[in-house]
Amino acid sequence: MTAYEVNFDGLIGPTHNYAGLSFGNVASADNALQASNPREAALQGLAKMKRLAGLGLVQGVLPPHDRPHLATLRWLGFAGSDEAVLAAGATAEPELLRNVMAASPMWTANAATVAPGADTADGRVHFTPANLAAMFHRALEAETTGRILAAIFADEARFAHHPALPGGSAMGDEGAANHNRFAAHHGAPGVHMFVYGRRGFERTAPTRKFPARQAREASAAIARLHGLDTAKTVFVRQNPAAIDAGAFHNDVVAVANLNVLFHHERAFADTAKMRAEVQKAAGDLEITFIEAAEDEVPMADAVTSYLFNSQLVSLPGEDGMTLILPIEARETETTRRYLDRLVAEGGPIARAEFLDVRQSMRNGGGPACLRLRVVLTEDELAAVSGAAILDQGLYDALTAWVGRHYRDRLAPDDLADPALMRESFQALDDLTEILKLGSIYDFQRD
Ligand code: SUG
Repeated sequence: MTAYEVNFDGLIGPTHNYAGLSFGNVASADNALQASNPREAALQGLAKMKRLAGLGLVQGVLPPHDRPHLATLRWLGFAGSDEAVLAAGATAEPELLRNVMAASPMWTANAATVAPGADTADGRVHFTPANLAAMFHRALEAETTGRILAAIFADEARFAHHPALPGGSAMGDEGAANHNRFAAHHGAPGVHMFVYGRRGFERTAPTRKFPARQAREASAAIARLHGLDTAKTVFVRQNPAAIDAGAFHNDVVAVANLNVLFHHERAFADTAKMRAEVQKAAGDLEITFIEAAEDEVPMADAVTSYLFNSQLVSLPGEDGMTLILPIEARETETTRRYLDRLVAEGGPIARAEFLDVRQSMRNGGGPACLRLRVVLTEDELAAVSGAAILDQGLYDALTAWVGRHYRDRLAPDDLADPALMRESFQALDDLTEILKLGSIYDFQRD
């Protein structure tokens, strides 16, 4: 059956800012408290979506979340009108305010884990929003993400939704950023590789410097909930040294498409074991592992350039695969040279394309972070609700919408501005009309 890998990109929200919230994410820490440009960020994101659609891929859009997240401030005891809650929160807990203002739902690779219908016991596409328990600002996302996914994938005959996993870090789940799928073609049954940083209940930390966010137990629960075939599911440990070097998600050091895994030499704790297990699960489908050696691409350059945080895609009518990279991978000497060689070599990766998503990159979010892969058959694609699939009309409407509502500068002190809150809510209210999503935000439901 014909199936498409639809990339659902997160539309970058009006409060996009640099707050340095993510310990272990080098770019987020390095750019902390600089001024951001939300308008430029959102337009870069839209240009990325348009470019991919222009290459012949089916491109989806997921909306931003409501920020400030007033429900969290109220839950934590701040009371009164919206303005009063914001002012009291900003005065009493400035750090908390930065957390409830984060536009981090833009990185939809962390929104959920998705299993295509070809792989699930009941034949439906399964979704589990990530609990993102490792970081407070990200843990706020799961509920709204669940509502958005349920609104877009509403057809219960074709789509199944699970709640985010319970508890705290023992079930820490960061979604599709630590998940890859292999298949002969998108519609064929696939092999699932879940990559974890630690055991949920282990008493000692595997890393020395930075937190390991993904728990193996969380990945195992998702594989069970989604009804995946255990013979076609593998759990692979991340190299703790990679996490300590700034690879807080596996998609910073590895990316897969169909029968290819492109990864850094030091991405996994035991590369030989990973290869053997993936190949065994894949059976007759021969997997090609493209490994970049530390000597050629030092891990530090992989992390700053986001070489692997790219989208590896098969374009219609082309045999070779295309790697969609951030421009930083062309500007970094070692990765540029590596890419020139890789493409010239004549292997499965035939082409490299570069995108400017610098506003997101400064928070540690490259092209692959900005997208959630959802494999859909023709019939499932036709059942997607609202206006979530990008075409020229939607692109034009969204670009004009950004122009109407977004600021071109946000400094840390602006986050407490009540006018920013009102502008943002107004923008999102208008957006639900454009995307035909109904009432998904708290301020629309109260
Ligand atoms: O969770 N950055 C995100 C970046 C997520 C990237 N996603 C993937 N690798 N798939 C994070 O660390 C920074 C926000 C701030 O500091 O303001 C942030 O949340």
